[in-house]
Amino acid sequence: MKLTEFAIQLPQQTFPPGTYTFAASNDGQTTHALEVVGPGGLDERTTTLRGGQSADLTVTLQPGTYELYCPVGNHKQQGMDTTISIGSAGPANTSPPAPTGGGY
Ligand SMILES: [Cu+2]
Repeated sequence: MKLTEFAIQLPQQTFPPGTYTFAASNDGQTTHALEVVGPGGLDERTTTLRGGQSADLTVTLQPGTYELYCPVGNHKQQGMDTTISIGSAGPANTSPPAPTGGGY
């Protein structure tokens, strides 16, 4: 995903449950980071990234709503704030692509 002033760009807002590695790329000019908070007390963040830097953040997402935002300064208030929805697992006979390592 891309971090810029002042937005977090994601290719999709809904995901099936699973373990994801978000590749946070700071495409902006100032420092940014990515923090994910959600059900069960999940609260994970990358280190602070300078422009051009990137970092991976691996999180296990359960059904529910998660918030992704930039914890640097007041960036969250300026728009670096988005939510994603994790759907419940589908029927057992479906086999979605393994989400681990996806380039979201
Ligand atoms: Cu930021």
